[in-house]
Amino acid sequence: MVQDQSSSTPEGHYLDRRTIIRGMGLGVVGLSTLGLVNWLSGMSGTLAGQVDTSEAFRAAIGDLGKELFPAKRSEKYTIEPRTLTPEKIASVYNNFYEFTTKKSGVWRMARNFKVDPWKIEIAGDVEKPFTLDFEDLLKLAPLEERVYRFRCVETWAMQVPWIGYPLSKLIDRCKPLGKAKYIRFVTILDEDRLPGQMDKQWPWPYFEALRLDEARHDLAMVCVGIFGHGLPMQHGAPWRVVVPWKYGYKSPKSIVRIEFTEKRPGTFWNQALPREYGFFSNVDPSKPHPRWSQAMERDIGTGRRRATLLYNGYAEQVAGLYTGKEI
Ligand SMILES: Nc1nc2c(c(=O)[nH]1)N[C@H]1C(S)=C(S)[C@@H](COP(=O)(O)O)O[C@H]1N2
Ligand SMILES: [Mo]
Repeated sequence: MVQDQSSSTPEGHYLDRRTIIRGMGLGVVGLSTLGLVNWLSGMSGTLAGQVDTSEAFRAAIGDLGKELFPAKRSEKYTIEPRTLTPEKIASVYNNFYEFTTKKSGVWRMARNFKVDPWKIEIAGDVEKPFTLDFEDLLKLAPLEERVYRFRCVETWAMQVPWIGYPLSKLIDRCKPLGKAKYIRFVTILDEDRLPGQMDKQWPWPYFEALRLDEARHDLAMVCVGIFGHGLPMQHGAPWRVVVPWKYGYKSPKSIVRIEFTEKRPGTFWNQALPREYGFFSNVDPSKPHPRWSQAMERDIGTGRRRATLLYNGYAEQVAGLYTGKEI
């Protein structure tokens, strides 16, 4: 996120390309600017003979649990009047610093990453620490598809169909003790396979946390799939958490450990840049980030700008979790 300060940043990269495309006098009729940019980068990849963009959409777990997909869409949450972001846009524009800080580069670097076998350690204030296989996590509760708004603090936004089940189901399985107030997620550490982790300015591995009542809210998801299939690596295979009323960095990818704690845990971005990233990080148009006003956002599918919604449009569901005194 920090890289976006300079013009060589991912965001800057797209703006530069847009200017170039305009300069070339190409029409953008029927195609969003970003769609066109992605199409052009896909083209150059294909011409170079190395990249087939269909690989961007492959489940990293292969055939494991294939019978569970696609999952039935839940009618409970809708994104109207917005529409779905096309897969070919949402799945080639990612933040996953373990691979690269270049959004359009993540899927290319991640597509051959093997995630099998995958274990998840459950520790801290629980009845009994244990290890869960990903396969057990996958089958812990019935899968459903939920179309959510998703908003990055860098002000880009999308609408995608995540597949999974409420995080509360996994929390119940972990049997936290009564004194546990927070849940902490630790994600994969593997310097040999994750080149971004050689950049020692960041406190690897990525870690995040939620207050337990937030984590138990029905909207918070264990996510194992997207767009009708298992998660491709760039979205955080084999599983991640999705918390749609918070900025995207509160939705950690590729989780290997869960801890329950009494004290509020630190978070990756708060530790790296405490002046910029707090613990709660709820989407709020009235609270500017030092580098990005949060008043407006940009839809990556249509390229259109629009007003940011309080709690990313989920105020009715989640406002009751907060007293207004959270910092
Ligand atoms: N492990 C890990 N999880 C992560 C990140 C990351 O760099 N590493 N980036 C976060 C940020 S900033 C965003 S916006 C979302 C992006 O999710 P997406 O690429 O699936 O759209 O993932 C979040 N989870
Ligand atoms: Mo983000």
